[in-house]
Order: sequence, then structure tokens, then C-alpha cells
Amino acid sequence: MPEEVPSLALSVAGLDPCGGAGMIADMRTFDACGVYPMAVVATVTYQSTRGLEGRFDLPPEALRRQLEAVLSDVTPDAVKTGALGSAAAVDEIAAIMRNRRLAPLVVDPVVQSGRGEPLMGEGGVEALTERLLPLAALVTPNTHEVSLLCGFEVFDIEDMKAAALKLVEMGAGAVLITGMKVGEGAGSEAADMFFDGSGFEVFTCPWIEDVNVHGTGCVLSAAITASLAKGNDLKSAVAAGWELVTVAMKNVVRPGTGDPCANPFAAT
Ligand code: PXL
Repeated sequence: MPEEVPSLALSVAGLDPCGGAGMIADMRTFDACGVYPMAVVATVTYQSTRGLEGRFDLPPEALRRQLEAVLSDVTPDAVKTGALGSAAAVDEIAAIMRNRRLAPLVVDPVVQSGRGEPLMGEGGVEALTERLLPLAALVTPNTHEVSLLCGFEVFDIEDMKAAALKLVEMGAGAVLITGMKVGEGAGSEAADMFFDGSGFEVFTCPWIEDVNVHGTGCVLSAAITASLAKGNDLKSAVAAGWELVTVAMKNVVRPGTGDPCANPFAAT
């Protein structure tokens, strides 16, 4: 029988040793989506489901050599970036993406954990904004990250629209802003907004109060990347990613005593 060539996806991200977020969440999601998973590590975090104690950013040369080695042999069908740790890491991946014209690129502009612990060093936001964002087919900030990238606070749906417009003006191919709380009390919803330069699309689901599900941003952007790797267009990839993460958040796994983790296999 002829060997099948699978769709290939590469994640450049951070290692969360408890597996809930970062590159392990990405690999689990690629795998759950039937896409062959590949990973380049940019930063190693010291964390459990109870929180993050610190991190070690790999020297830029270690990132470059991992990328050059894997890319000398394999051409991924889609690439995503997650927690990169430093401006120098952003510059390495941006230089390689620019030279090799690898496409499409999904940028999850991670600057901190869900609990607010730092995952990006000095100058990182500027590097992401100026050097990586213009290479992205899609950028997937949450409401905190989008404020840092666009330079103004984002409090409601109108602000989300203005921010999405600004990020496309700044060079992103498209934007998915996640995690806006709309409404108060029992009926409140979580709204994500997609903008591809022509139309806005809003995805909503019930807001889950007081629960930090670890790894949701990673699973979302990885599921979108997997769908792109399979050859789907951006709009359907975003819809597929949103469906998968919604199920993954409702069907958490609890590997430890702290936060529950999104389960990408729940949807498959
Ligand atoms: O969820 C964002 C994120 C991404 N990457 C790594 C993380 C986290 C959150 O903790 O640890 C490695």
C-alpha cells in the first residue's frame, strides 16, 4: 500500500510541563484533528495546574537551529506561534518566516498566562506587533493581549471592532479576538470576534464564571492551524477551531489539583 502523506503542522511555542497549555496542548490538538504534530520549543516554563513559577527562554541560537533543522527536511502545511518568551525569539521566527515564505502562519500573541503570570520579556509586545503580526494570516489575541497590540483598551464589542480594524491595518491578514464578557449575571456570554478585512463575525457561548480553564487559547489557535494545514479556508478553519475549543472547554481534564485543562480530544 502506498504510504499516506499526512497534513503537517508546526508549533513554535513554550513547554508547560503539566501539559494543559503550550506545545503539549498544541500537539494534542493537532493529533486530535488528524494532523501530524511538530514542535519547536522557544521557552520552558516551570509550572503546574496551580500556577507558573518562572521560565527559561532558550537562547536565540537554540531556537534558530531547531527551526533550521526541521525546515531543512519538512515543509509544514501550516505554522502557529504561541508563548515565545522574548523579543529575540520573535525576531528569529520572523526572520525565518520572512525568508522562507512559509504559509499560512497563525500567531497567538501570548504575553501572560490565564492567571496573569508573565510569558514574554521586555520589548516582546513591540517585536510581536512590528515584526510577526505583518506575517500572520491570522492573529488570535484575547482581550488583554489585543489592548497591548493595538494600544487602546478594549471593553466592548465596538472596541473589538476598532481593534480588529487596527490590527489588519497594521498588517495582520485577519484577526480573531477572544474572551469578551458580554452582559451581566446568569445570561452573560463569552464573545469572540473574527475580522478578515471585509466582514465581522461574532461567535458566542455562555460565560463560565470564576473558572480558568487552562490552555483554551492554545487549543483554539492549534485547532485553527490544523484546519488550515488540511487545506481549509480561513473562515471555515476559524469556525472549526471555535467549535472544537467550545467542546474542549466543557469537557475538561484535571491532571492536577489546580486549574482544569481544555481537552481537545473531547470533540473527536
Ligand atoms: O495559555 C497561554 C500559555 C501558552 N503557552 C504556555 C503557557 C500558557 C499559559 O500558562 O504556559 C507555555
